[in-house]
Amino acid sequence: MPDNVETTGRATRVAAIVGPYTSGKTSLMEALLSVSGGITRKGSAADRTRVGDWPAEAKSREMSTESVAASTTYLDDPWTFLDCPGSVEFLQDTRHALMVCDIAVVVCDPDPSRAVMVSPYLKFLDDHEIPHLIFINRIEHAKAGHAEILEALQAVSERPLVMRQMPIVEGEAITGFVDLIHRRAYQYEEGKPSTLIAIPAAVADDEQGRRQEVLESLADFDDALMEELLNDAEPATAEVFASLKRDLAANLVVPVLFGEAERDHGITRLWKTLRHDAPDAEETWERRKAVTPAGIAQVFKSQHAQHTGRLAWVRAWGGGLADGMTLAGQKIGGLYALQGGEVSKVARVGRGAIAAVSKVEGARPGDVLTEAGALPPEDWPRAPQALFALKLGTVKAGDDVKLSTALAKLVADDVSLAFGHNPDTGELLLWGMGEVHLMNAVDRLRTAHNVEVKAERPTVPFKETIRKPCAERGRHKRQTGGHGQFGDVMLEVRPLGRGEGFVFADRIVGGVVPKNYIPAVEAGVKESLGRGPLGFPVVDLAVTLTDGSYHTVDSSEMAFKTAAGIGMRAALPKCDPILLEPIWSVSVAVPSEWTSKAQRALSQRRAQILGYDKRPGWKGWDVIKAQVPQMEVHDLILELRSLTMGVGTFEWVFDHLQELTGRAAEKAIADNRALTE
Ligand SMILES: Nc1nc2c(ncn2[C@@H]2O[C@H](COP(=O)(O)OP(=O)(O)OP(=O)(O)O)[C@@H](O)[C@H]2O)c(=O)[nH]1
Ligand SMILES: [Mg+2]
Repeated sequence: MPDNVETTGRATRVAAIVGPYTSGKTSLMEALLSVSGGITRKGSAADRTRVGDWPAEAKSREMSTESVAASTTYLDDPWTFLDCPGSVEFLQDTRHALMVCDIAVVVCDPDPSRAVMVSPYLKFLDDHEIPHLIFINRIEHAKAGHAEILEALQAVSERPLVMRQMPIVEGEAITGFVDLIHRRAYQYEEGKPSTLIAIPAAVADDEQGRRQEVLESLADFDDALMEELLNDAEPATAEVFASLKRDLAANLVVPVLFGEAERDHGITRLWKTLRHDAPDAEETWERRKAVTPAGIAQVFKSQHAQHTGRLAWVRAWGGGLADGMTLAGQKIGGLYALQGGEVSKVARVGRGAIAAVSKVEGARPGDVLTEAGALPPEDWPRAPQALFALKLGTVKAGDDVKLSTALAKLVADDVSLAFGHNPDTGELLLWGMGEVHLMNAVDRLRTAHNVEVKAERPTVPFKETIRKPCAERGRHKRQTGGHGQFGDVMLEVRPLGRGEGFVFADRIVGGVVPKNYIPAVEAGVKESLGRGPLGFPVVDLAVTLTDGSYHTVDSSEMAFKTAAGIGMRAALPKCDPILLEPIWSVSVAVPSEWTSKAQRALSQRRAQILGYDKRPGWKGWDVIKAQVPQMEVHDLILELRSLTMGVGTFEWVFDHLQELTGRAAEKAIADNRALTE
């Protein structure tokens, strides 16, 4: 395994491979490793035997579920790739990988209708000014012409796209490409590097025009080049490359390449682009000013594994890392190189390398580690709001503590996961980005932490309230041998407005209920509100203690508390109780082509749509504002994603409780009875 110690004096460069699901990222990494000689034989996508096909959960789900690192050298330069998951449910892991890379390769399909799927990536890359290029994969299965695909991609990119290549098409097939800067044509060969050919006459005219477009895009950021173009001078190739390299590093333009990962087509071209144009670790470090100069390494991921304990994945920003060194005031337990699923102990790694360290307690993704401490940088992406929850329960009795410990470890490794007990229902909820994300976490609980759990749809925290006032007496009298029990209260109950909560007061005169028993009455009333006549917590009502009586010997706090409970249980059913359901305020974000479909989906979920507008900062996206019953939000994200090729999303906040009547209310009441009685 390459240990990433520099052989050419250059620091390791890191490229993150990102993009929509199944666009071919893992296959592309395999092709890059194979073409560079990093692996001698390519693994298969069908059998999931590629370097990036890891861990076990990813193999069984037939999708990447977390970033996977693999290193190689290309023409003696050390490189590490981070093959990132395409599912938006694992986007946070991808974002973290992007934050430490020198360049991102955005892999996409050659299908204009799917171009929108890259927009969440491009937006993030632009927001963080991360240099990136686009690799259009499966070019031989293109659904449209090259120009049409580029137009669709340009529509979702804020930055101008610079086409590096144009395809050579013979009949239906793409047989090679012309490099528009070198002005060289290559013919794809099966299982071999492409061969250099003369530019075919059929594409020569087109080539002129497209090359001109490339030069004009670059000239927009390069006065000297602009001058030459205006004077009809032919710029030197070296000058064009220098211009491209500068613009790429500054994230002013986005080069576009294409190929076929499964057949290694276009991979050498991609390698050369990476080698010549990707910024160095030092440049990246400089660009990311948020990072402290004393920083040695930056954590971007952590992972709990049974044999190594918690490993923090880091990028070595400083002069490299050595086993036994001190990071964040702690002597590291071990230094590891990562190659797909292989984790192997190494003595040192060079500048810019990706490595894992153990026993650096408390280090969280984003932390820049110095010898003495850990500093969180300002620009690190915050954890996204969770969009989907499942209720967890242990399968084996007595596993509860083990489950909480395991969950704490799991959420420490994945900031887009959260867990906690719902205060209303008492259920243990696991929150995350979607169903696959959560089921993957459930799998990890079993495989990495040895806890078997079942996951189910959580109960909606309904409440109930009353619509009519009434007054009832609560009397508790018991004579059992010596000391008896006596409490007697008259309670007036009346409804309050939504959100006003619970108010207790007394109008006792003449000490008919002694002062020292009144708090016990209030406690008894409160306790009775835990479960009202419909079976849910009761809210938004006022209870006043108006009258009562006591016994000098037999009265006690306990007796008054019990009497209050009796009074409330008699009163509430007569107060016309009604169910309240929680309503969330949601902002649904979708590309505008799907705005009306998303609105329809919301309406079918009993949403009240408040309107829609452009999504600020997002080209071609809308935000729909609506109020939606929480019950209907449960799997909203799943529907939104299936409507929008996976990119639609929403933000939410609890808004208010709203009366629920009719069939839906009856069902909620019956379901709750079945669950709790
Ligand atoms: N025809 C063709 N198929 C490809 C190519 N690249 C990938 N595939 C196929 O597309 C499927 C998905 O490829 P992956 O490399 O796993 O895609 P991915 O982008 O890593 O997927 P996720 O990480 O799960 O988002 C596999 O069946 C590959 O064999 C290609 O260049 N040509
Ligand atoms: Mg993959």
